[in-house]
Amino acid sequence: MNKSPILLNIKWDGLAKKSAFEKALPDHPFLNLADGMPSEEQLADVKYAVVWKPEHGFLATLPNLEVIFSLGAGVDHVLEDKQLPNLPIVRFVDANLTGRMVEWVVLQVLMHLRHQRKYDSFQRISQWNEIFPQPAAGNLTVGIMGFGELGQASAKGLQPLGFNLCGWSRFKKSMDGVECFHGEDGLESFLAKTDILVSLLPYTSATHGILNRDLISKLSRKGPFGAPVLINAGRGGSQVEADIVACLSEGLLHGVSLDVFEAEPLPKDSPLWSFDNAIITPHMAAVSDPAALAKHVATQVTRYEAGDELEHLVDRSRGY
Ligand code: NDP
Ligand code: OXD
Repeated sequence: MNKSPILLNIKWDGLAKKSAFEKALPDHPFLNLADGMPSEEQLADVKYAVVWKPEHGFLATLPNLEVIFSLGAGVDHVLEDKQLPNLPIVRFVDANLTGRMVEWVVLQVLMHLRHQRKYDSFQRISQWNEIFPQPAAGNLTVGIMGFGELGQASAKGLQPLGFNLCGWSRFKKSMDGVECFHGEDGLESFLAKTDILVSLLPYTSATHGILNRDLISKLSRKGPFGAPVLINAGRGGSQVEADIVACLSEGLLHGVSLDVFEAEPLPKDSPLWSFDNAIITPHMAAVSDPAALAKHVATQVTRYEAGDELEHLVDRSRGY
């Protein structure tokens, strides 16, 4: 029996496609929009689409589409399509992606803890300068906003280093060694404890602009740096960049690490580029690995075709 083609709108090169998707799902042909628009007849056969920022209205034109796969863990790029068909959406949840995010979060927390940006600047002028005192991890609390797959894994990555940890989510959570807060009622207490804030929130109407001056003003100032650090790898729509710039200028933030931005790529004239204590990365904290993504899609397609429930389904009413 001919298997339905899998539609990809991924701008990966042919080699990555071949070695990833064709290996994971050898029986399914592929239609990659990067190779040009397939014919109407070909599109009519498509049951599964793997997408990243699909053109609005496009998925609604596929008459036999049954499952939408997000190339990433975040699904805001799919849900913002007003003509999105009412079909199951599977997001990318995977050890490879999670591991990459944990690496990025741990790296950024340590960059600030160990004054790495300052040491880089001393090195550039051949200056042997030691910064005193060097606080230990246990002198700071890292607060993780968005305590889901990535947030909890990041807490587990930071835990062995000795940081105090707290997490904030929408619904109640518990994890050994982590003080958990939830909901709007728990937010202020969470912020008051937090010296280094890590946001791994999805972008929804509730998280739009949440990382603003008001929130920053509620973070702890009792930590060893006298001002908090903000780290965001969730979504840029959750941060108010004008407020972050102002807080950096006024010393209300000790430093920031930002991987996501209100507009991407971050415009060349953004003031964020110019702060020594702002670490900017180009939305690469946890990129989706082609082989891992293909394996994940293959697992879910196999489950679906065997009549089993799809995993990692998006709850549209929550928006993530
Ligand atoms: P999850 O859905 O597993 O976790 C999301 C967490 O955010 C949950 O704990 C959820 O609470 C919490 N949350 C959502 N809305 C609110 C709210 N209004 N108030 C309080 N808490 C809230 O997602 P992942 O951890 O897998 O991914 C998180 C995000 O990371 C993605 O949506 C994406 O935007 C971003 N991302 C960025 C990448 C990058 O490279 N920069 C790579 C991958 C992902 P609850 O558990 O109670 O529902
Ligand atoms: C994701 C991302 O959502 O890379 O996976 O941003």
